[in-house]
Amino acid sequence: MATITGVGAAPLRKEDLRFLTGRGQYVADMKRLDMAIGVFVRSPHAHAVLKGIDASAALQAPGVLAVLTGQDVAADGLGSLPCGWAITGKDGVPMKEPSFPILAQGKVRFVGDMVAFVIAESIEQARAAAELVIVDYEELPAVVGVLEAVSDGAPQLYDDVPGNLCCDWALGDEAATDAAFAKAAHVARLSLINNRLIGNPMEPRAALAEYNPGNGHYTLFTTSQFPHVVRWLMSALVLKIPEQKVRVVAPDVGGGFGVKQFLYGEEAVITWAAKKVGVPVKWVSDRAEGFMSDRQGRDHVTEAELALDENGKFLGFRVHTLANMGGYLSTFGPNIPTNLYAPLLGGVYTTPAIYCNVKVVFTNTVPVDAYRGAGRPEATFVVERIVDVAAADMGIDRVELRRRNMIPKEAYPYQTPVLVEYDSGDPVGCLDRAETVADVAGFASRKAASRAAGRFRGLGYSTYVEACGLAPSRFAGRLGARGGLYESATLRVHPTGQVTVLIGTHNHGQGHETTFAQIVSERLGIPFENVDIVFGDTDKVQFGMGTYGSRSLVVGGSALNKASDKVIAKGRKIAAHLLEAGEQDIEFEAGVFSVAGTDRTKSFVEIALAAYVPHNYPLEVLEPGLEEQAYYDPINFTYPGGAHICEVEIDPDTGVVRIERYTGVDDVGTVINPMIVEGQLHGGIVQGIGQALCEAAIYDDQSGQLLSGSFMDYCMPRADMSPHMDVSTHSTPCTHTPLGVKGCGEVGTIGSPAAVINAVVDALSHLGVTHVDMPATPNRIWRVIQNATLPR
Ligand code: MCN
Repeated sequence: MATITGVGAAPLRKEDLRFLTGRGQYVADMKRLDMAIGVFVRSPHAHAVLKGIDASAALQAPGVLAVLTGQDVAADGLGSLPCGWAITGKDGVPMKEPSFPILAQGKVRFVGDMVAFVIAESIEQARAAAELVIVDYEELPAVVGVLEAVSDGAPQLYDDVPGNLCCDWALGDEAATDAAFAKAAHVARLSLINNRLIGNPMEPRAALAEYNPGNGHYTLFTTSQFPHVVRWLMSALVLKIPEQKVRVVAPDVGGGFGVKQFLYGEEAVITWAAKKVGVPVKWVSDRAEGFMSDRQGRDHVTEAELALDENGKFLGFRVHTLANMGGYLSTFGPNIPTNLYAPLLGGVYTTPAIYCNVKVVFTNTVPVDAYRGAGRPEATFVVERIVDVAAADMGIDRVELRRRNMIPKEAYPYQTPVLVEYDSGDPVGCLDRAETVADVAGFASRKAASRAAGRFRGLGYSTYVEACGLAPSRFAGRLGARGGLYESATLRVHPTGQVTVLIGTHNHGQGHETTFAQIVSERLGIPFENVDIVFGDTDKVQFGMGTYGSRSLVVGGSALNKASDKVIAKGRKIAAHLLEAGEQDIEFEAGVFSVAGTDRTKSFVEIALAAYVPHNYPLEVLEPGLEEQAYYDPINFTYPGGAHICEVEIDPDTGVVRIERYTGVDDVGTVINPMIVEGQLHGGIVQGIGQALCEAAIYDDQSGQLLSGSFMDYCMPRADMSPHMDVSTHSTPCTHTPLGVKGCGEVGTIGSPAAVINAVVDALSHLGVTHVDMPATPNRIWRVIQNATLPR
């Protein structure tokens, strides 16, 4: 019998051999004999009228093949970058959707906006020629903060977007929420920001495009999380070329974290340029360019109010948020601070009335879109911070207050007042286990020891839920999605019984080549080594929406499961024929088809071979071959959740926050590979720690320059900030995914920022501190301590 490495096993990752032996294939390493190199000329101004571009000197420079500008784009009749979501404001007013040209036209709206593309025979020549492009800018005042952008007299980015307001959006029952506040015994209030982040995947973005005049085909190699969507949007809406003539390949991609899940102007410009100059064209972003052109994340300013009765029961929750979109609408942009934010404000609590208003605002900054967690960390941060504030206000222990309001396990499925219905979960169970693992009982003595040593120790909780597995298409359509969010998989069984899976998700660090092979190994009862996973190439894979929103296992894995069902169903027919039994009498288990109640069997390998050697087949009933395809559209999101507990120690003399312990107990449904899940949790938690303690994209509020535009100024979390993490799972299987799985790729980033900041505030609470904004840098903490109202 075959060795099955199935659900729950933890084999080493198949893909790692390739990476560890230097055989990964990255776009930046690709070469073509006659390849030219492109360099983008980017705006040095945050806001300016583009009065003219003089490329004559650049065109004379050695090796230069072309200089393309917005005028060429217009002359060729190309389209703008589309936004994938059309949200509607609270009064039924559609969002304002200004065009996002692939090379600036008329105006530039952020530092880094693309103005021209210089193509030369070498990178040195392209860079030198880019310096010679003379751009005539008439500078305009810039606005970078959301509060300033909606103020009277603020610089206006677009003539037809008054007040820079893209959309005034709302969710929830405002009247019911007002009524809840009217009868409240206490109202907790909190103003907070959610700091802007820059993803900084290890591999910067890159693209290489080639055009074949013989058949009119284009090939674009790009660092993308969703090559099929790039092909679709770019061919149909931007370049206006037939989709079947475009191949998009996203080979190995060195991390994405959301930053590579958009159609970027660079991708369209390079593909267009390859035809224009008649040779392949390549562009590789350097880190500085990435800082000013990769889409950024978060950036909210929020006012929240929680109404409670005299026993601490939550009655109503009211949230007003200003969300920064940057200078243009990116692919998912307006969806993130609205549809992926407000429905999560229920958290794990029974709050009966919730109202959330989000003003989506344009500013002269890099466009903002999804970054790991995308909307859901922001929601969790608001909920979990205000619960702590309410507990402190009312003198109720913060864990007790959470427990009083948590949705009990028996109450699932649970319909929240903000659209979503959680299918399963056990927040109390996660919290119980986390408290034990974190040794909360021993905290008081650890705190006393810290105090004796002159340091402050704090414990922070975050009990969270997320919605992932994007997304049920009908649901997404109601929320303004312009596409479906299903997934597809083809399961190709070869005559030898070995299997190639062609799947529309994209593996860029998540371990799909391993976990998807585990699913097939288990379903078909074949060795895990006999399964190869193919992704990332529109010429190989039928279709796919890509990887983001922790959707690959939930949606892609379910498509794969469905394709496996179809293969087994056909195998059953073949087995019935070969074993001369009725199809209904054929059983399939652990790779063996058998006639029920007999010892007559055929192995999966025998059936695979028979499928391709159809002698004596009744061909009107059975077609030769064994290859099945399935599309899967989920009926609901999945709702992972959990309890995170963070313990910090603060040195009051330096303001340095040290994370002493970190515990996460997460419910990700059925676990396919515990090692990979643990790795995903670790990575996500470290990113959340980064947001909480050190990362922030800071713009100069006059000039609009990104001040934190390098690793000297933008502080990524480092090894010494990543403590030992005790992560484990406490699973309640999802009731609607066929494998019972929920996503896990983002939970770490969702649970952790609130746990860290709640711990910091707890450590400082004896000084009268009730809130600290992120990032809690040493400088900020030191100042908070210096300005504290109570003595040390
Ligand atoms: N998994 C599992 N059991 C579960 C849930 C997941 O074994 N119950 C496995 C999956 O099979 C998959 C991995 O865990 O191998 C992550 O699965 P999933 O939650 O489906 O997330 P995706 O694969 O869709 O990945 C997207 C998610 C997101 S949205 C971001 S952002 C992110 C992340 O994953 N970016 C990453 N993790 C990343 N990890 C790396 N190394 N690099 C990135 O860019």
